Amino acid sequence: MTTPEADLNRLHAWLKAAAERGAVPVVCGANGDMDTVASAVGLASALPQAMACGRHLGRLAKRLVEEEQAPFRRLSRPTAWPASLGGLVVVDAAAPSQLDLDLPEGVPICVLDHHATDGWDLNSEDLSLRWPVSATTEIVTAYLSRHAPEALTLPVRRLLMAGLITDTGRFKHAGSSSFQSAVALLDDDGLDYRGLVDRIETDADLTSSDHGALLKGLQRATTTDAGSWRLVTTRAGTLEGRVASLLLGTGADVCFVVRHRDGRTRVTGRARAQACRDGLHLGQLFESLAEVHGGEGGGHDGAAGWTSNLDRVAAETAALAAVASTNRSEVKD
Ligand SMILES: [Mn+2]
Repeated sequence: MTTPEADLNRLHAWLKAAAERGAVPVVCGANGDMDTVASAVGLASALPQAMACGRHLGRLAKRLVEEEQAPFRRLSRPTAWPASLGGLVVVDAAAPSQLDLDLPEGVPICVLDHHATDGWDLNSEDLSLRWPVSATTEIVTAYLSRHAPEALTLPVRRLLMAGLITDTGRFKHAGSSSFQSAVALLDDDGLDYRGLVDRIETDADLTSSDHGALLKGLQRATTTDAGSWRLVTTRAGTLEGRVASLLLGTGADVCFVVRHRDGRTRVTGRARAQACRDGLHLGQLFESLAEVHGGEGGGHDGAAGWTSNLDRVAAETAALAAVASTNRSEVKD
């Protein structure tokens, strides 16, 4: 049984050893959401040899990284890594495929993650910290508080808090550890929480083409009884997560948004908290679909995705069948 403190000590030792060997890129997940980007920026700020980097910056992350003037390097494919790598840290990515990068060979890897599924195949010189917390920024906050408190500057704390706010769905999916992390980040004065929430909410301002895409996604929605679950399915080419969340608000247990592009089909899933308590786990469901039909799948119980080479109808049918065959065991609040 390992304690969080022992985990953090191991992480500290791993980072120190990696920094002595060379550069330490801290790589975020390709979706570039606020949690993954803030985790990378926060952790990298503790180590001169480290640099936050990744394939994409999501809309909110891009804006806040610019506003906070946080160092972040965009990577491309084929991926050019520094000549002498001491180690590679990966934050908030459940599998190598979620980085959308060409990973270097023979470099020790450290994974910090909070997803329920784990697609990493690690060696003895590698390290994995997978905590059952609501955001990866919680792990980074715990690490910095214990081993590098000077790195918890105001910009870093604001970014970490933004990652925590967004990954917990404004604390709707927060566990007790999330509130402890929030207190740790607020502890010092100077962090204007209300102002930060306002800055995050500004991101809800959509362009008129985004607005049109959302409405189209809602119009195309159809509802099905998948076994004992009420399932809503639709198609959308953008903002899939947001379309799915809006559709959940109509009273569905689970929602799938399907996007087909360049021969690949992505199924984005969201499930209500009560459906998850009743036994639905989308991360595991998509992980097993990927094992059977190929592609990459995984994530959290209530928010997950699966990308494969199936066509749209085949992917949608497979996902529906997987939900229908999941038993519902009603758990009262
Ligand atoms: Mn996350």
